[in-house]
Amino acid sequence: MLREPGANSGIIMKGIGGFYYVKTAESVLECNAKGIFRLQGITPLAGDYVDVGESGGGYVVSHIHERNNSFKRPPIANVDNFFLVVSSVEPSPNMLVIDRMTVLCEQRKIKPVIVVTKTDLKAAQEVVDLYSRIGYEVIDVMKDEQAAVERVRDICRRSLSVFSGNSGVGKSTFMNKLCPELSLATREISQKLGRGKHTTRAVELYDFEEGYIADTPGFSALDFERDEKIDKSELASYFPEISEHAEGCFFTGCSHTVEKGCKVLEALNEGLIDPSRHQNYCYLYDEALRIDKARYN
Ligand SMILES: Nc1nc2c(ncn2[C@@H]2O[C@H](COP(=O)(O)OP(=O)(O)OP(=O)(O)O)[C@@H](O)[C@H]2O)c(=O)[nH]1
Ligand SMILES: [Mg+2]
Ligand SMILES: [Zn+2]
Repeated sequence: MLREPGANSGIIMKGIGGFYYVKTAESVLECNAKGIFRLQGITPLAGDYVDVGESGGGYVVSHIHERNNSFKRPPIANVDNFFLVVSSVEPSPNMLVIDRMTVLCEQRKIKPVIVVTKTDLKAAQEVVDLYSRIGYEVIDVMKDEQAAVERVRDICRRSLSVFSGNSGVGKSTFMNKLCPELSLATREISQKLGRGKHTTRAVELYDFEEGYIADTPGFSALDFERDEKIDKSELASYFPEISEHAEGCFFTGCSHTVEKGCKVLEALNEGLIDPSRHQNYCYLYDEALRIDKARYN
């Protein structure tokens, strides 16, 4: 839910180079952050609701209001809608990255919406079918561009929505379709400048449909190094189709990875759970286990 800005309070639209751009009821103020945040290890994020004060002739972020949620990657707070953008090619879908992101969303009780791009170049029916079967909304942009834009516009109304996904999947391109006035830089332009990937450099919020849409820098699969801790005992609950079967497991503490008689493995064998999803579940489970061990040793 959006919160109303005041004369001395508002939302961080962007943070870059130590400055925060806060949209108040009247204008956008360029602010420093109070030194205390750094001492406390707190970084103001795009999407944060903050109070602004004056200090030394400039503005400072003086207080960060309690967050509904926040993500480390992309760094953003108070997200209502999470659009996970996946392209059929360049880059081709990385199912582990997709499942990591759906898990991080589920952990925050957000149902991600999967936006599939570049199906004019190559179909991505497996991705569309797989995530639709699980119950996620999947929007194939190139199947019907206008319908996709209208549907996403509807979801975004009066809320804060973020577009996230690997570098080059077409986040900025799709946001330009949603809102042509944005004229966001996309890769074609930066190639002329001789730059390759990572066209979008910072998280930035834009006004859209009485709410905000956020463009974010793309990540690569290697970026996720222990920066988001997932509790292994909760992992199954972040895979809707796995948790559905996990409830039938007789063992307390069943990891649903190898146990004989595990209901999840039974469902997997019966084809009720997709092998790639279970494989990624096992991968993330092992990862959580390794992190736990490293922590207690
Ligand atoms: N054919 C085709 N090309 C697309 C589509 N979506 C994006 N592209 C192209 O893919 C390239 C990358 O698009 P961007 O919008 O810059 O990707 P991004 O996700 O914002 O990338 P970063 O900012 O680096 O994270 C551009 O050359 C786009 O024109 C699509 O649906 N079809
Ligand atoms: Mg971009
Ligand atoms: Zn089990």
